[in-house]
This record gives sequence, C-alpha cells and structure tokens, in this order.
Amino acid sequence: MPQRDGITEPWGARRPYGPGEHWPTRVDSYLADGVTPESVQRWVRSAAVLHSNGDGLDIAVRDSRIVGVRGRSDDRVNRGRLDPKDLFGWQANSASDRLTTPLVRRHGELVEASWDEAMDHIVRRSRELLDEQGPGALGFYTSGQLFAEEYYALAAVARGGIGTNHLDGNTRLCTATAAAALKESFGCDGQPASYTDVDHADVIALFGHNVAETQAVLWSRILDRLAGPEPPALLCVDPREMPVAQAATLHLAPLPGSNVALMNGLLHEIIENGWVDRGYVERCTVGYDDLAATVADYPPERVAEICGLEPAQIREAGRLLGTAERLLCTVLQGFYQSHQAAAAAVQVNNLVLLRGMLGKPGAGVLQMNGQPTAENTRECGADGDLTGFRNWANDEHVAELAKLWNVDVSRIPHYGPPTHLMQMLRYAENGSLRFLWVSATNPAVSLPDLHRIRSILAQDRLFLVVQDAFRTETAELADVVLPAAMWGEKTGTFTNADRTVHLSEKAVEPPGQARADLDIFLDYARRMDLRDADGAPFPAWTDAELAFEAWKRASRGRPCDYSGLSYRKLREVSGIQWPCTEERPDGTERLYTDGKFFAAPDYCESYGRDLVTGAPTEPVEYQAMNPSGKAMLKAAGYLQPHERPDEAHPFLLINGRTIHHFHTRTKTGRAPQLDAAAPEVWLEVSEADAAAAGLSEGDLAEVSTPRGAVRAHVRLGGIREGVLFLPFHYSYWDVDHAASKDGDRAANELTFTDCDPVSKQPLFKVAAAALRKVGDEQPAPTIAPAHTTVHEELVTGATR
Ligand SMILES: Nc1nc2c(c(=O)[nH]1)N[C@H]1C(S)=C(S)[C@@H](COP(=O)(O)OP(=O)(O)OC[C@H]3O[C@@H](n4cnc5c(=O)[nH]c(N)nc54)[C@H](O)[C@@H]3O)O[C@H]1N2
Ligand SMILES: Nc1nc2c(c(=O)[nH]1)N[C@H]1C(S)=C(S)[C@@H](COP(=O)(O)OP(=O)(O)OC[C@H]3O[C@@H](n4cnc5c(=O)[nH]c(N)nc54)[C@H](O)[C@@H]3O)O[C@H]1N2
Ligand SMILES: [Mo]
Repeated sequence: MPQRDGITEPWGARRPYGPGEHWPTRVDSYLADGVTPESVQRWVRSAAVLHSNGDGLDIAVRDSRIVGVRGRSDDRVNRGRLDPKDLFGWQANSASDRLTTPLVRRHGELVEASWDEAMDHIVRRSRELLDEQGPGALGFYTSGQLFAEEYYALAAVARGGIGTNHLDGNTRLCTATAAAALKESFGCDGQPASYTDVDHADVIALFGHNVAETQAVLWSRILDRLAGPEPPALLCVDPREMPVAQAATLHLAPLPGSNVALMNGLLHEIIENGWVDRGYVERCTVGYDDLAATVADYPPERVAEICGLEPAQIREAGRLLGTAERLLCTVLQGFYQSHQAAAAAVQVNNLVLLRGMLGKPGAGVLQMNGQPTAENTRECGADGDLTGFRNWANDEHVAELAKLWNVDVSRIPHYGPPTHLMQMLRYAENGSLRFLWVSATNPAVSLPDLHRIRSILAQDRLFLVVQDAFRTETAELADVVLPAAMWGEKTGTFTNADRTVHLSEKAVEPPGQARADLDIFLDYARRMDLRDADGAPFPAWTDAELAFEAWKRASRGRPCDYSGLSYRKLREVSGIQWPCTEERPDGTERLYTDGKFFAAPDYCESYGRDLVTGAPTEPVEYQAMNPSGKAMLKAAGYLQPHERPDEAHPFLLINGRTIHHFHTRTKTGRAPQLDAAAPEVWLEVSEADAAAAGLSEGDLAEVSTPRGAVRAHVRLGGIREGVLFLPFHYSYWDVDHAASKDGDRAANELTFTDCDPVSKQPLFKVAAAALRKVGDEQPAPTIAPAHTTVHEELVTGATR
C-alpha cells in the first residue's frame, strides 16, 4: 500500500483519466498511532465536515473513541480520497478541553451549571423579552456546520414558534452571494452543475476560487484530468499565484475588487466575436439586449486599465471561454467577499448562459459553497430565506408553510425580508435586539471590524447564548454557554456544493453532558411551551430521523425536493443528489437539462434585486420581465470600491485560507499535524513591495488599516504587486488560550463594516492598508513537515 506524508503531499498520487472516463478510485486513510485496520471495531458512515466538498468517509471507532478515518471508495464525490484536514481534523473531537457542562455568567464569571439552570435562565429571559417587546427582541445566528435536521428545527422554532424575523446563518459571510447569484439568474437557489462535469469539461475556469487548498479533493480530480489524455485548459482568476494559478493554462491576476469590470470585458469579447449561442439565448433567457448594451462599454483596453492587466490577456481569456466546447465555471470567495460581489458572480452565470453551457455533461456553473452544510442552512430556511426556497414576498408560499407547520399565517413574519446578520448586529448595537443565540459559529473572530463586533457582543443589555463545542472567543462574551455534541457524536444529513446528500451517523458519545444541537433546540421549544394551532407541541418531531421526515414533507414539490430520500436509502448509497423524488429515485445529476428553470413568477424563490443598488424588484415588475420563467441575463456596470489605496494606505489587503486550517481553528488548531504545519499567521508580500519596505522573508511586519493593526511574519512572493494577503484563521489567542506573543493576529481587526447591496455578504476582501517593518528575521513561518503517513490504496480497474 503506497504511503504519503499527509501534510507535504496534500493531493496524493495521480490517477490520470481522459474525457468522459470514470474518475479512478484511490482510498486514503489515516489511523492514530498504534491502530491497525484490523483493530478497528466499527466503521461508521459519514462525510467530510471541514469544507463543502462532501467527501464520503467512514469513521474508525475503537473502545468507544474515534481513532481515524477512511475515504469511501463507493462515494460519488471523492471515490475514496480525503484531504489533510479530514485526515487529521477528527482528533479535535477528543481534545481535553471540550465543553462538557453548561456555563452561566455569575458575578461576571462563567461558572458551571446544570442543564436545567442554563435552560431555565434562557427561557426566563426569552419570556421577559417577549412580554416587554415582542418577538423582534430575539435573534438567532446559526451556522453552515450543523445538520439539515437541526436547521429545519431552528427555522421552525424561530419563525413558526417564536415568530421572529431575526434568524440568519453564518452562510451570510460565506455563500449568501452564491444563493443571491443563483436567484438573480435562475429564479432560485440550487447548483446547476455536478462534480462529474470535471470529467467531461474541455475548459475549466475558476473565478476567485483557490480550489487546491479549499476543496483539495476536487482539485485532485482536476489534477487527474490534467495528467490524463486530452486534458482540459484551466483559467485561473486570482490576484495570487496560488496552486491553481501555477497549474493554469492562463492566469489572470486582476486587482482585487475589479471582478465586475473583468467579467464585463470577457462578456464583451464573447459577444464581439460571435461566440454567443443564439438559439439557446433566444429559447431560454430574457435580458440579452440590456446585457449586450452594458458590456459594449467594456472593451479590453478599458478593462485592462481598471484591472491592472494587459488587453491581450483579456482577449486570450475571452477566446478560451468563447471557443470552449464544454465549459465548466466555478466561483467562490474571491468574488463573493469582494466589491460588487453578487453583480460579479451573476456575470459568470451570464457567461455560461450566453454560451449555452448548461445542463449537459462538462458544461455548467458551480456557484460554490464553502461550509460543509451551508446548502442546508439555505434550503431549510435558517438564513434569510423561507424553508424550502420559499419566497417570503409570495403570500401563497408563506401560507403553504403555515399550513405545513399548522400555525397561523400571521405567526410567520413576512412583513419584510428576513433580517440579515449585518442588520441584526445593527439592531443589537442600537439596543432593539436584546437576545442573541449563536450556534456553531465564532463571530468574535469571523465577523468584519472586530473592535465593533466585540463591543456589540459584550454589552450588558444583550443576552448572549453561545452553543459550541469549545470555549471560543465568542463564548467568553456569553451569558450562557451550552456544550454541543459535534460531528461523529450525533446523527443527521447534510448536502455538499453539488447537491449531494450524505447521512452522517453517530459514532461515539459526546463528552460529559454535551448534547446534540437538535436536542437543545427542541428542548428550548418544549420549555417555551411552543404550540401549533391545535395546541399540540410544536415542533412535533423528537429525533433526527423524524426531523428528516418532516423536512422531506417541507421540501416536497420545491426545487430542493428530498421526498425520495430516507435514512435507509442513504445507508445503501454513498451520496445522492437532490432533487430526489419518486420519479427520480436516484437523484438528479444536473439541473436545467431541459432549458426550464425554477423562475416562474409563482414558483421562484425571489423576485430579485437591482444588481448595482440592491433595490428589490416588485412582483409585478418581475411578472412583466419574466412571465414564462426563463433564465435572466442581468447586467451591471463597474463601480470603484469606496476604500481605495491612498498615500497613507497604499496597499490593497485581501485575506483567505490555507490548506491546513479551517476558519477560526477550533478544530484544526487542535490536530497536532495541522497545527504544526501552520502554527502562526503570516503575510504574503510581493518581492518588489517587500524590498521597498526593507522586508525579507521571515521579518515581522505590521499591516494596518484605519480599523487596526496585525503583526505577521513575511512570506515573499506569490502575489501581485500592491496587494497583501493574510490568512484569516488566527486570533489574539491560541486554541490553548495562550495570548499570541505578537498581539492581534486576526485579519478581521482590519476589515470594515459594509456588505454587498444584493447578497448582504460582508466585504471581507477589500481594504486599503499600510505596511511597515517592526522586527528582524525569524525562523520562516513555512510548512513544517509533520511526517504523518497516510495510506493510499490505489484501486485498479476502471470499474470501481
Ligand atoms: N483549507 C480550508 N478549506 C476550506 C475552508 C478553510 O477554512 N480552510 N473553508 C471552507 C469555506 S467555509 C469556504 S467559504 C471556502 C472558501 O474557499 P475559497 O474561496 O477558495 O478561499 P479564499 O482563500 O477565502 O479565497 C479564494 C481566493 O480569492 C482570492 N481573491 C481575493 N480577492 C479577490 C478579488 O478581488 N478577485 C479575485 N478574482 N480573487 C480574489 C484570494 O487570493 C484567494 O486565493 O473554503 C472552504 N474550504
Ligand atoms: N477576514 C475574513 N473573514 C472571514 C472569511 C474570510 O475569508 N476572511 N470567511 C468567512 C467565511 S466564508 C466563513 S464560512 C466564516 C466562518 O466563521 P465561523 O463560523 O465563525 O468559523 P468556525 O471556526 O468554523 O466556527 C464554527 C464554530 O462552531 C463550533 N462547532 C463545530 N461543530 C459544531 C457543532 O456540531 N455544534 C455546535 N454547536 N458547534 C460546533 C466550532 O467549535 C466553532 O467554534 O468566516 C468568515 N470570515
Ligand atoms: Mo465559508
């Protein structure tokens, strides 16, 4: 069995394959020291939870503990492969500092309490606020990392039980723009393409997506195509020379924040050179004339000037996209968290629509997700949408939901759009939101402009509940902390970025008194005595499988139809794509194969917004614009970002991820191999900029914006001049709560409070910054090989 170092060889051995062939299997596994496959007592079915790829895996259990993982060879997503975070991240489950009892703040200190004490405290405060002020005093901020059953329960509790409009997920920070772009173009959320399109594409274009580090197994699939016969051409659009750029046929490194201009320039080339699929556009879309008129103003010379590129590069990229026969596009945070986020993401949809590249093998768009269960937050309605991709502005959809829940329609708030997180924070700042229940997210590190966030969350007048597995930076600010069971300690389903649903089964007991999030939400409902119109306890379901059955009923007839799925079926097949119905029992590989969309006025999830201002489209306007529910081509002109470099802050600062860490590192910081691989924050600086600032590799630099300053050691190169990059995984302390020796390390000390007008996603990746040297060379913060061996079983035969 070949072995590899799981840290220094993150993508493992190549299994080359050609267009239209089946991606070969390679089973990766890592077991704790001293554990052999023979000594594993049980293998428990699950999937990866440290990104949105949904890689199927089995959890190894011995003596009631998790002792390793192994990729599932029969899974449609990964065919056995696992990435470094998944190979090692499970060790966090058995970390010695898991939260094991509830904590309640007494005389300023968080002290241990019983579940009864903690829940009574929460219920008492909820009741007081409901009496004093009504449901608008209460808000819930959840995650993209729980299970579908948990989001559905929370949506029912918040919207159908309490009746508050203030429920959102951290998907707001993550893939709100993916959802918005899909709604704008296709009338509804839902990923058009499938990962199997990688097997067929002749051009793959990645827009602001570092897939090599953020969905490493999907990158392995692309690498295996690149190593095989007739490899696809790769277009990478990213200001950095990350691994995707290094492997690309063509790399465009636009100035951060110029995505709309670039996309308009590419669409200009497509139209100008007659690469439009006229028949498709005529048959399946509305809005062509507007789009053509807008992009006519973006010839390559103008675009090159805005983006800091050469006109020839734009022409070359236009030709690559315009002449592709099977074009697959992916989009992620380089677009979603940047200036004009939704407007830019929509232009990628326009590209595939103009080229008629939808609904056939190798063609399509992946408006990617980031978190493992973000899709479920959105479809279950634990974000700014109603359950089942229902349209809050369509009274019939709201009535349908009320009937499903058997509650009065007036209970479900729909006087305006569900409150997005940035607005909830504003209400908390103003004092009208006085109770915030945070589950499975760490806003004291992950939200922009942390100085402000801390001051909001730390207010005495805000009652803060934090439900987490660890005592995080956010938990430190809480009034009540609830200890949660994690992945591997509870059962539920979740859905990846290409609509693949997996069942994740409980492998071990949670530590101490930690409880599953589902049980906590349902316990709250019981203690609050929430009831339906007939006086029966609401929600009516009591465990994960019953919650799943209820969610299936809620999804029936909607685009995200789960009615043909069951736990039993998900135990037989490793990964099934929704919609899965009686008529389509094996799921659905691609959406929109028939050129029909979920966009009919009475069916769509949203009537859309103006891409530049964010002004909502009225139902009558939508009806007039798109009476027969076609795909919508929507145009947007480029606007300058408002924070731009000046003399005092001459750099553009961006931030993002590294392959070894997940977000605020509550899990990966507790896995020794991953922690050792990237223990400290660093700053990427181009060689020219470093030289000008007198900085060499490893020197301590300070990067500052009007919001704050962060110190980090310099990594030279790999980024365009004038741009700086910080990973956002680090904070002012380490996971063991030891203060960082250099002070603040969180990228969000530097980011500002603003969001995209359409998706309301914060603009994390736009800021003007200054750079200076503060200290001499240190051991360079590069990857320390951990020499942890991963087993790779190369499965031969094309049939697996
Ligand atoms: N290893 C790892 N994997 C993860 C995660 C993790 O924390 N660690 N998190 C998961 C989650 S929740 C998410 S959302 C995804 C995110 O996955 P990605 O979006 O791939 O990750 P990021 O590093 O945030 O951003 C991607 C790229 O955007 C580029 N960029 C910045 N500004 C611009 C711009 O203006 N234009 C363009 N074109 N590009 C720009 C950056 O240089 C960066 O390389 O990853 C998921 N997978
Ligand atoms: N500057 C900058 N900021 C960013 C980004 C960026 O690129 N740049 N990216 C943004 C994006 S895309 C994202 S997704 C966010 C992520 O930001 P967060 O959601 O704040 O990050 P995590 O560290 O994943 O936090 C998840 C928390 O849930 C806990 N947890 C894990 N499993 C469970 C469970 O089953 N139940 C419960 N109750 N708790 C659990 C973990 O211990 C952890 O504390 O950050 C955003 N912030
Ligand atoms: Mo994310």
